[in-house]
Amino acid sequence: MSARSYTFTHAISRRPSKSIIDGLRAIDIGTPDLALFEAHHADYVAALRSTGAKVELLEADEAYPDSVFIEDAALCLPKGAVVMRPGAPSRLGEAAVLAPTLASYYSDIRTIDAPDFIEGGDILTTEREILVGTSARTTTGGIEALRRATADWGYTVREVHTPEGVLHFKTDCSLLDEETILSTERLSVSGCFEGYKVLHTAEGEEACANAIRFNELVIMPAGFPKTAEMLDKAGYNLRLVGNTEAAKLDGGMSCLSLRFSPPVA
Ligand code: CIR
Repeated sequence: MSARSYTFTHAISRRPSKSIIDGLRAIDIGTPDLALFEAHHADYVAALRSTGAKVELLEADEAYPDSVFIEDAALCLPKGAVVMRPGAPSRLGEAAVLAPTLASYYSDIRTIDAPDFIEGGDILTTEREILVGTSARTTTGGIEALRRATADWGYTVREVHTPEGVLHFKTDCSLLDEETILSTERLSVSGCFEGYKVLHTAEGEEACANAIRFNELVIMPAGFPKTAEMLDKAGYNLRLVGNTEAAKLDGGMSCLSLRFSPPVA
């Protein structure tokens, strides 16, 4: 197995903080329960570690209620990392806090500068390109800045669009393998996955589109039996993890980690 888009030796995750009750949410469907969130998070980290990857678990950061959703603050690629510029004002500072941790893995770290915005949740890295959805958090200027930042790392950056009312591009899709994307129908109808094989989430189970391929596993939220059965039949090695508390804050499987293989020195 050598696909750079889902073969990883490392991940970084951050414990949920007590301040998570103040986390951003589109609709209030209840306050997340910290103990249950911590239990789900521990299961998630255990699933990552079960593949043999080294997972650095950062302490909770009370100053940033949404900092458990660490994916939004950086993009880690084989040759270097890019520190994002989150579009949510309460999350802007998360990027600088993460930079020193990234520096322990990467010598080449690039940044997205003001006035542009881009969040990791809008970025889907496939084997051949980086798809970035414009959204309420990611601007066309941010995507252009990412294109410039990664130009010499061998990736093509393609601008696509996150559906109206959907938080991030990856809220509605995930990479399953080199050729295959799991997507909601409301996203794939835009035509953004032309050239890929698309598997759709089952009707009524759109909330499980945010899964991750991590080495041999596809890690997806528990509670979506029709989609799980479809993926199981398609031959994927599924690991289900509870996500009810993160979901109250519009978070899913991808947001909870940065997944990467740092360049060897
Ligand atoms: C936010 O609104 O920023 C958080 N409550 C959820 C972020 C989810 N992140 C992601 O999908 N990458």
